[in-house]
Amino acid sequence: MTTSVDIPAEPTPFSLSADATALIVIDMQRDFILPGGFGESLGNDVDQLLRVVPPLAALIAAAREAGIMVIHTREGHRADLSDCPPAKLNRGAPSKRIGDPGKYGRILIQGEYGHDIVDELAPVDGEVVIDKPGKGAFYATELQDVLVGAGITQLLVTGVTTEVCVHTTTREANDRGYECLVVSDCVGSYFPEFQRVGLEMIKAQGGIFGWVADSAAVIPAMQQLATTAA
Ligand code: TIU
Repeated sequence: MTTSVDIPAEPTPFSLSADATALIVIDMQRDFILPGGFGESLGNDVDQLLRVVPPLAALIAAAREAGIMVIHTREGHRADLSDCPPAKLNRGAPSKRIGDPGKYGRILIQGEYGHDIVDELAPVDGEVVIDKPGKGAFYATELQDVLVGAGITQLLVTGVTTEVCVHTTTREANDRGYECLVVSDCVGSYFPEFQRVGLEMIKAQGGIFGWVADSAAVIPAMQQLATTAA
C-alpha cells in the first residue's frame, strides 16, 4: 500500500506521508485579511492576502479528505495584554496599536471578531487551533507537544504573512527537525517583492529552511493518498 507520494517541489521532490504530515494554516485572521481591518488600517494592500483564500480553502479540503491533520493558528493577546511585551505593544502607529479599538473589535485581542479566522477557512470540529502571542507558532504555545503527540515530522506551511509569521514558524520548525514545505500560492504578503524573495529564501542553498511547491502540485498528491487510504 502506498503511504507516501512525491510532490514535485523545489529544490527537490518532497515525499508526502499522510500519517506524518500536518497542514498548518497560519493567522488567516480577519484583522490581517479583511478590508477595514488592522492590516489595511496600517496602509497595507489586503488584496495581496485575500487572493490566498480560494487556493487555501481547496488545499484544506484536500487535506481533510486525505486524513492529513489540519492545525490553525491565530496571533493575538489576552484582553489585559499581559502576554504582549512592551517592545511589541509600543511598535507601529500610535493610533493603531494592539488592544486599541478597530473596525472588528479590539485589535488582535483573543475573543474579538477581528482576531478570529475568516469564515471561508474556519476550523472544523476536532481541528487544533493554536493561539500564539508571537510571530512564530512554537514560541509560548503547545504546538510542539501537539506535533510530537500526533507523530508529525513534516509540515505543509500556509497562511500569512510570508516574510513574517510564515517565515518565523518555518524557521522555528526547521530548527526543531521538521521538514517543511511552504505552499507558494497559499501564503501571502502585503508586499509582492517580499512574497517573491521570501519564497526564494526558503528553497535557496539546497532548501536551507525547506521546500516550496504550489497547491497545483500538492493537491494531486493529497488526492492520491486519499484514494490509497479509501
Ligand atoms: N501573522 C503575521 O504575519 N503577523 C504580522 O504581524 N504580519 C505582518 O506582516 N504585519
